[in-house]
Amino acid sequence: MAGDAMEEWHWPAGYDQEYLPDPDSPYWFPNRETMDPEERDAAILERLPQVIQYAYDNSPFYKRKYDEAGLEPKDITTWEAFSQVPVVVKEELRQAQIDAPPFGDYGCIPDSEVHHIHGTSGTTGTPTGFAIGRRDWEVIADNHARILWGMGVRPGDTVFVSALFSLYLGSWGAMSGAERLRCKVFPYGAGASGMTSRALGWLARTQPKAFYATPSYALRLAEVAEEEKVDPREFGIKIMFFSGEPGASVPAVRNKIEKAFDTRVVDCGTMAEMTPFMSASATDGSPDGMLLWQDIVYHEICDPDTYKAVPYGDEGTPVYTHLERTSQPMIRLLSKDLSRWEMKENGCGRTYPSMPVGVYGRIDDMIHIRGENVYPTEIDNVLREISGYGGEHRVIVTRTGSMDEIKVRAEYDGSDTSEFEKAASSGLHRVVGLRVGVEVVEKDTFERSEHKANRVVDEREHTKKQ
Ligand code: 8LH
Repeated sequence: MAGDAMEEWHWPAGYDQEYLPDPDSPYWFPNRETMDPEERDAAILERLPQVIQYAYDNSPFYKRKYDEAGLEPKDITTWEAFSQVPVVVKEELRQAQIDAPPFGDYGCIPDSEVHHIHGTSGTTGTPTGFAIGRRDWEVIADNHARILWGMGVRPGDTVFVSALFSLYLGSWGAMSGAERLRCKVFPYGAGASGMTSRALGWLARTQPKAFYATPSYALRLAEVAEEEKVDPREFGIKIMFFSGEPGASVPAVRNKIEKAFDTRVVDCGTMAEMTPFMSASATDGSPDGMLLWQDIVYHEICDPDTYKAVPYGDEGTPVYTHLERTSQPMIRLLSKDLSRWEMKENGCGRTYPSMPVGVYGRIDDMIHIRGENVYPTEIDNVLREISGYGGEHRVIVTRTGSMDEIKVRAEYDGSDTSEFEKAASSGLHRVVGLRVGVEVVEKDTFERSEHKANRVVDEREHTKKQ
């Protein structure tokens, strides 16, 4: 079997809960992480038909889907055959949950084995529910512990989880991994009134080695610290790992956080459905972008029209396949995000492909102006590098006749507004390739997000949500 050299590689997955690596090893599973990628791919190609057969046998959702596509799970023995497996889209999952409430007919495990229920906030549509099995929860924790080890977190370290603990799986996933790693976990949370300000006191008191949140939250925390004359460098945080939105791989955001907290920023994260969502994550020795831990979740970067994997070096949309989940397994879940992947030597010695600049954003959030594609993160990156930027902005998209226009309203905290406006206009022109109107507003004009930021205000009639 191709997976013989890989530690604890079996289906269904399950891990020795007492295992911890050699304290001097940078790797949790040295073979799995540093093996010849072709050998790893061969083992993954043996696993895929097992997972697909399991989903087909245990869920009406996948049976229906694959019968309609005329697909026999046992025939998925080549990468070409795998590339023909139809993608799953979120709308299908939502519909399945409406038709077979509350969790849809893709659960695959008996109700008695459900261990955790989670849900999304539903801000971008009908909320989705998750019903995660007991075995899966343990495997998720194990995988996240392994990835946290790769980031440099060690048993005994204090891990401060400063994100929502309600309708957000991110915090729970970070917590489960840190617990399995035998860390001291503080499930601090976020979102209740006054919590950000109080976090300053708790961080000073607990001096955590690692901290988890969304990038927006960390920026907000730095701002509140400044207002309250607290120096966040005194918290002694060594590793700040982020997921949930672009930011940790946006250079100006990353620099701002690293400077404010005197720390190391680590990007990670795929989608809540894909938990263990840390399967895309940077490491201590490969700090930029994210490595794709292919033996946990199989990541492809695909052409957004054909859903076929694009060659390394190219851009596309991530498509994810669980290799270890038995409850609500996702097989070729389409993210509709944008990224670029490559296969090169990683500083940490792991032989995984990577997304060198992370996930830039969602295809739907990309703004198309006169033939140019503009990413909101590019605008963020430009503004944050200009001295006096007040910390928030909005990108207003309008349409005059058949032409789309964008305008940026940016906060400024200084005395030379026209200088700031000039710098912002020329910076945006350079990056966006178009003249962009800049309107300068006072600091604190815009609300700060303590979860995921949304800075685009789309005022075009035809894109208005019904
Ligand atoms: C990201 C990133 C990232 C997520 N860079 N964009 O946090 C991970 C999980 C729990 C999560 O956020 O799941 P959720 O709420 O389903 O949102 C998924 C979306 O969030 C994903 O499709 C991306 O658009 C975005 N995202 N992590 C850039 N590191």
